[in-house]
Amino acid sequence: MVDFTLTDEQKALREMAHDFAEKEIRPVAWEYDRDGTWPEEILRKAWELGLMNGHTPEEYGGPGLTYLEGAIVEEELSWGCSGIATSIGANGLATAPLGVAGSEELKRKYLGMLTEEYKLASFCLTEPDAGSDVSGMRTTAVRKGDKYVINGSKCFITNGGYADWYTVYAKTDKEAGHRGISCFVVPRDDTVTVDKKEDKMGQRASNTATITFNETEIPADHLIGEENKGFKIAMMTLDRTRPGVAAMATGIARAAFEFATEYSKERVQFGVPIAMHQAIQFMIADMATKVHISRLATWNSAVLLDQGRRNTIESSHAKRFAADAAMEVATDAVQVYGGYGFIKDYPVEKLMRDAKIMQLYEGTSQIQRLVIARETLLPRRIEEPATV
Ligand code: COS
Repeated sequence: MVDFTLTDEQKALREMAHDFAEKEIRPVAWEYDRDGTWPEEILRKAWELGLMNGHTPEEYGGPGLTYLEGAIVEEELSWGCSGIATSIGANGLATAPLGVAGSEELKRKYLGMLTEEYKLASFCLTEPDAGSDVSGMRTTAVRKGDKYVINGSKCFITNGGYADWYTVYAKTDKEAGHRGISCFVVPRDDTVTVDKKEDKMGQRASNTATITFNETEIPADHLIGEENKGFKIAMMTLDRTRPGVAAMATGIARAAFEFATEYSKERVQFGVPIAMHQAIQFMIADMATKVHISRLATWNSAVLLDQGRRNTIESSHAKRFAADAAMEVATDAVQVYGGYGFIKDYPVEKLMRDAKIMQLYEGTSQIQRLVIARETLLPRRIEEPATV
C-alpha cells in the first residue's frame, strides 16, 4: 500500500519542529548568517527538546525516530535555517556508522554520551585530496598492541571544532584501495587539533573545520565493525543520511517558494501584483511542483529504510533531485524578487547561497548521478538490508 498519511504523533512532531524553527531559528537566522555565529544556544535548546540525536534508539537514551520522522523534522528545521539545521543534525551523521556496524559497548558509551548531556560528534571522511574519491584518503591507522595510532587531516568537518568525539575513516592497508579503509570512534584529546574554520558562501552559522589527528592513540576496540570494511560502512551510512539531506533541501526550497509567493502577491508592476502575470505564475507553479516531488522522493527513500530495505538508488534520486530543485527554486525566488532579490536586506539571497551546498555535501549531484547510473546499468546483488 502506498500511503504517506502521517499519524497524529507524526503530525505533532512536525508541529513541534516547525514551532521550534519559527520561534527559535528564523528570528536570528539572517543575523547568524551575516556574522557566522555559532548557534550554541539554539543547539542546546534543540537537544533539550529531543530534536538532536533523533535516530538514536531509546535503549541508548534517544527518541528512536524512524527515518521518515527524521526527514519530517529535518525539513522543518531547514525551513528555519539550513545552516543551523546542519549543526543540529550532524550528530546523526557521526552516529550512523555505529548504527550500521558498531559494537554494543561502543553504542552504549558513545551514543549514551550524546543523549545524557549536550555533546557533539562529527563524521570525518573527507580529506583535502579525497572528496568524491573516498578511496584516495591518506589518513592512516596503525595497530600497535591493543591500540590504533591515527595520523592525518580531515577537512570540511561539520561541527568539527566543537565535537567531543569523531567517527574517523583511515587506511589500515594502504595498498588495498577501498578494501583497506577502516572506521573508528576517536575521542577528542590533546593530539586532535582544529586547524581551520572555513569562511563559507552559505550555511554560515554551521561550523566547518579541518581536524588533524597527530599520533592519536585509541583503544583497539574503538574500531567500528571489522578492519578494512570501513568503505562499505561509509556507503551504508550515506544511504541512511542522504534522505535527511534531501529533506533539508526540501526545507530550503519550501522557504524560498513561500517567500516568493508572498512577495509576488504584494509587489505591483504594470498596475497589478506580479502574481497576476503568467511569467511569474509559471515560476511559482514550477517551484510548487519541485517542492512537492522533492518531499515525495525523500519520504520514499526514508520509508524504504524504515522497512529495512536497501535504498541506495532511491536515496540518490532524492538527494540529487531535492538538491538540484532547491538550487533552482532559490534562484527563481531571487528572480521573482527582481533586483531586490540580490540585496541582503531581503531573505532570498541567503537561501540561494545555502542551497548551493546541497548539491555538494554528502555526495555531489554528479556523484548521485554516478550512483544512479551504476545501480541502473550494473545493479549490485546485495541482500536487504545491505550488510558489511
Ligand atoms: N552499500 C553497500 N555497499 C556498497 C555501496 C552501498 N551503498 N556502494 C558501494 N558499495 C560497495 C560495492 O559493492 C563494492 O564492494 P566490493 O568491495 O565487495 O566490490 C565497494 O563498495 C566499492 O564500490 P564502488 O566500486 O562503487 O566504489 P567507488 O570507489 O567507485 O566509489 C562512489 C563509489 C563514487 C559512489 C563513492 O565513493 C561515493 O559515494 N563518493 C562520494 C562520497 C561522499 O559522499 N562524500 C561526501 C562527504 S561525506 S559528508
